[in-house]
Amino acid sequence: RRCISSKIGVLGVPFDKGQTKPGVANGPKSLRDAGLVEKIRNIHDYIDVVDYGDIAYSVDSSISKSVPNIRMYEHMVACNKEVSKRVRNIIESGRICLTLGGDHTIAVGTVDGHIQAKSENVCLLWVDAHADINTNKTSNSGNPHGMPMALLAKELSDYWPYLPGMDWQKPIISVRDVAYVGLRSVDNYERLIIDKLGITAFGMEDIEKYGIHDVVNMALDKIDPEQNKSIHVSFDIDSLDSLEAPSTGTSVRGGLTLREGIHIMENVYKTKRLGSMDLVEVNPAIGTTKDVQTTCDAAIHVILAAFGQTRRGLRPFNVDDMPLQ
Ligand code: 4U7
Ligand code: MN
Ligand code: MN
Ligand code: MN
Repeated sequence: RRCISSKIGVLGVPFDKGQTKPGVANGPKSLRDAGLVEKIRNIHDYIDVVDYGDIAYSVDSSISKSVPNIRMYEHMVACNKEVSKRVRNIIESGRICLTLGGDHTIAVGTVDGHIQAKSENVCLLWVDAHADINTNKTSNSGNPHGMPMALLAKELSDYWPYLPGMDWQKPIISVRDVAYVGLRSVDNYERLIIDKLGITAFGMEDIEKYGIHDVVNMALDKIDPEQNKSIHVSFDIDSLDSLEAPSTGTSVRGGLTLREGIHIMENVYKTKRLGSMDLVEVNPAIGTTKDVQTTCDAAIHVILAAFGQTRRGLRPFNVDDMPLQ
């Protein structure tokens, strides 16, 4: 009736090798310690949550470690291969997969696993201050957490050199099925790529112009016009303003409020088609204890909204009247 029956699987990916700041590997732990799983369970009576713990991976020593300008390449490959397999299994077992990062490199595996499980019928909402669509040729940093979209996009496959060990990563997504929300720090070549490929991109200026409600609906209309796709939301906590989520490695001022972040996920929940969600880039080693609490609390609010928490309040389950005196 009021609630959607939902089965959820939580997967932690303590991966920090896609960038250089230590601490982001403890993102899953800090979110669990803040009570994430219990809070999801308490949203409503139909929720069924399984926590699958954290993934482990081992680097295949036979694959080449040398692709120019990709930091820790062999780790990126090995971790994402495992992530893809685990996400695929969780979705195939009938659950919505919630993946906790770790840095954003892991979205290569989560999106791939989702696509494999749903035989390509997937659209992707990328909520981030950044576009994460650098190739190793366009990246100034060599950090793979700024590259996942470029690895996933079909239209960019010719712009990559041969990537040893990445043969499993197929099929990949068309940029027609991708929309960005929250952009405000886009590199020169990333802007060129977005324009050239015509990727749907709502930056902060669009949120000011149209408001968050219309932006989310326009984004979803564009990538899922027939309302029949499984939605993947890759939520980088740095999409939120630095004041809302200070404990993250590449924070940018002028971002989404927590209210806007919650609103995005409430709208996604209403579609009933959320198939998989990533919450990445929470770094508990950055900022004060209070900053970490603020950031984890914000991340948890965003996640709860995705699974049906409502600010309107829910009536008690199976009850039609108030208790008598
Ligand atoms: B995140 C950057 F140059 N574009 O490529 C890069 F500004 O997952 C930042 O969104 C990438 O946090 C940020 O290194 C990656 C930089
Ligand atoms: Mn980002
Ligand atoms: Mn990102
Ligand atoms: Mn970041």
